[in-house]
Amino acid sequence: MNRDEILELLEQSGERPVSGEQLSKALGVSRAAVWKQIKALREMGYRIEGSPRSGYRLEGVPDILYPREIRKRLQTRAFGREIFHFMKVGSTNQVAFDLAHRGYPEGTLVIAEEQTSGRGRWQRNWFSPPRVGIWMSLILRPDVAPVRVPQVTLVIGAACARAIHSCLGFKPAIKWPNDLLYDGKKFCGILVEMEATAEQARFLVAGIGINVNQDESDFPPELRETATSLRMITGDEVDRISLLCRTLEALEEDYRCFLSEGFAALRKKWLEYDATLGKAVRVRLGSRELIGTAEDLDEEGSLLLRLNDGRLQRVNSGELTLCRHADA
Ligand code: BT5
Repeated sequence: MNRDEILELLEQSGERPVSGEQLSKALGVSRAAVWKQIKALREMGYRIEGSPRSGYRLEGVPDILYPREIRKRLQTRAFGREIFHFMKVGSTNQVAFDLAHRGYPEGTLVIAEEQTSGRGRWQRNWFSPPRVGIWMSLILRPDVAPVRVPQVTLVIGAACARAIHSCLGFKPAIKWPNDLLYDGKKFCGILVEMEATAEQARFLVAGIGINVNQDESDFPPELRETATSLRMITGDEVDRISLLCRTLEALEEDYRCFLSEGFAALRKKWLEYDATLGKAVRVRLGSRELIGTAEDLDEEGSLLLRLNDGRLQRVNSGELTLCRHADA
């Protein structure tokens, strides 16, 4: 029996209680089975008042990213049409990777309330405490060469920035290639991983982590100087489901445009949120470090770096640090 069917019936009935017997008849299961599902829904945070005899009433839905609530509010064609939701998981990217191997289609979404080994780039950790963030991964199957994959990261960053801007009214800044910042503090990170042959990406997993409702005290001391959340920025609790839906819609729109027209068509959207160009920067590429001024983003999504000796260097991935001119 599907819990969703019970929720559906309770919702339809509104203020009028629905008895255990009515539910069991409508669903064709025993009353004990109904009671078990009601108990499970309550444990998930659904506020269901009443008892089998007096009848049940739905009085509140929980603040969890429950697939049913997402599907009701989502207006996309493929992104998030198939959802895997976990209360706790190691890494949503890892789960999505495994699902992609098993053939799940483009747009399959993995979300978690909490990650115990959320990952960043280069084996770094992504701190993902329960119920305050959006920790999600999308399976993508673009027909592109691996060299174009860094462009997908840019497309995703710009779409997230646009969704946050339109939902919450403040303008995020993107630090090339993929950090979303406000006032110099990071609230969103993106990790795109791929399975590829030399010529073609077989699939990508786009992992997105957004700090939504944390307070300062929710961050470990080592992140307090550098990290922030949407709630800390706006001063208000943010509805995670709305934000997730708007983000998936922006992602789908921009990703489709990327596939049909290429990155050049989206470059302007990225530049609208850019916080990198014109700045003195250091870029770490493995063991090398380049120091100079970020001069432009070309039509391929590469950063054009004016080195201190005057040469222009093209960089398409790396770890970038913004620095004051005196440091450069
Ligand atoms: C990123 O890496 O910014 C990519 C983060 C991607 C996380 C998502 S969550 C869903 C999906 N599943 C996963 O397992 N991962 C993805 P990077 O640029 O390497 O930044 C990592 C660094 O950011 C860490 O070394 C910390 O310094 C800092 N950091 C860690 N957790 C943070 C947080 N919640 N907020 C802000 N900064 C954080």
